[in-house]
Amino acid sequence: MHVDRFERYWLIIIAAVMGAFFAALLAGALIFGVRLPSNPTQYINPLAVDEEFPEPGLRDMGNGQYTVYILAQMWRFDLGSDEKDADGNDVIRVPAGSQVTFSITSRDVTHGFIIERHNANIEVVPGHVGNVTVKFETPGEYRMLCHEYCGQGHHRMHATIIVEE
Ligand SMILES: [Cu+2]
Repeated sequence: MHVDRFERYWLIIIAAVMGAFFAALLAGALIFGVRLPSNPTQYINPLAVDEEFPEPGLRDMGNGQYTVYILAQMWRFDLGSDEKDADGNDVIRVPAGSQVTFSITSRDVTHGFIIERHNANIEVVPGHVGNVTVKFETPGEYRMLCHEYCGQGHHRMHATIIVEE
């Protein structure tokens, strides 16, 4: 079978790129221990979130460990916090070095949850409770954002975690 010279070059390039991607995938999984950050193992009745999900808020579990229960809804993250930013969104504070477990569910539609500059990314699906644990080493202000289009207020949907010295 005749294969044009340039056709052959492109086949080789494509095979090399696919091989490189596959090698990167294997190296990430086997050498660097990359895992999916969220693991939604808990289920909840989406019509009875107020009864079945803990009161939103930050809990100090001792030993530098915290748990925060978050209720996502159009178009805010309810962290049960009294402190608000300029837009009226919830703000929480933890000391640097804290290990924080985020437990989140949705009251209405599918939302997203990421924390900027940290390895946390959850698809917030009604009926599921997503959990992710993040260690905050560097003091600063980090936004938690919705990354799943959830309606006309989606672009404003965020909250903030402030990591203090
Ligand atoms: Cu959204």
